[in-house]
Amino acid sequence: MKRSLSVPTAGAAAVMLLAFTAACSSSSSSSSSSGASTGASATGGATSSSPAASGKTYSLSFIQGVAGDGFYVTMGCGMQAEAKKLGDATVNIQGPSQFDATLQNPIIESVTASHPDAIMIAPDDVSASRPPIAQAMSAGIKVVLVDTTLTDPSGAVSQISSDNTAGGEDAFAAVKQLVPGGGQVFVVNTKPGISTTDERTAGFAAAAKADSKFSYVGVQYDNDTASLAAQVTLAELQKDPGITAIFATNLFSAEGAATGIRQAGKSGKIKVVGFDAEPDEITALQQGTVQALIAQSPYTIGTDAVDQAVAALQGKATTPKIGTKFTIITNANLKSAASQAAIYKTSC
Ligand code: T6T
Repeated sequence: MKRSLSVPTAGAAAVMLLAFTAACSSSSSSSSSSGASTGASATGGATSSSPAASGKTYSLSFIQGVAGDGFYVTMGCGMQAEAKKLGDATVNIQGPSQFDATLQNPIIESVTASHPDAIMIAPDDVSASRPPIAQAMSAGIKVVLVDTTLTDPSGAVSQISSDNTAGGEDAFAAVKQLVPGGGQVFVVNTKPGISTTDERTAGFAAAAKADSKFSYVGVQYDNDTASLAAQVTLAELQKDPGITAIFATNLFSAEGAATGIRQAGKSGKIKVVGFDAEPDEITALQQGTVQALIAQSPYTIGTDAVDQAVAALQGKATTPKIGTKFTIITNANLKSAASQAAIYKTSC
């Protein structure tokens, strides 16, 4: 992994902009999609050997971790744009109403029954999502894992995601810059069993425990809801008054942590570093309840996923693991082109 890092001096509201790239293939443009269940077909621009030229179009299905999450909305936009660019694929998008394998698994089963050529999926649980995904593979459907992964990802054509452990470590690096004097820190996380957010927590916890100025007081779970994140944040602030900073591992956790801090009357006093960059998180940054956001590259994950799925279907070489970059957004660099481009979409 190649990492370029420009770190601000301690204490200042200085610019933090970290970019990560790992063996990353990418492409970009834009199209349309919304959270729950959409389909878009795309034609044109095919080469003479492509299915479009022979009249065949690849049907791709994207199963989100959860519907209505700007991260997956943006990923779907990338997929649809890439399908349109390639000219020989359609992308159908659907996702469960909650980040929950018991809700996502029936979707995987029904998509499998409709037999698309490929499924691009963010599995909701490292273990519980494996059986229906394995079933799809056994049915001859190409599977690309996007964002989250499985304990056993075998059989997947490609896995495309951020380096989430490094993201957690970077969150702690940001905390150190925001609170150079140290103190108690804790994590607001989604729920156990989600590969991405578990890895972010582990990366943050290991880095915090290794720094004697900081005391890691643990993790609180919010079931991927902003309302519960606000509650657990408020309760933790009451329990541990020595808290100086919080790491919120995803979009809803960050939104809720910001609300909890506001409700505690501690906006700006307790620093929050959050993952993702959905418009409400940007508002929290501007209001001073969140100090830094680690934006992922969901659009690129989407374009890469389509490329990998189509390559597999055409019998071409695929890339087993693709890492995508982060952009760290602060108030100081918010207006920059890089930060603006990293903000997630709510529609395409
Ligand atoms: O942070 C992303 C994603 O990477 C994670 O797996 C689940 O939460 C998000 O979708 C943001 O809500």
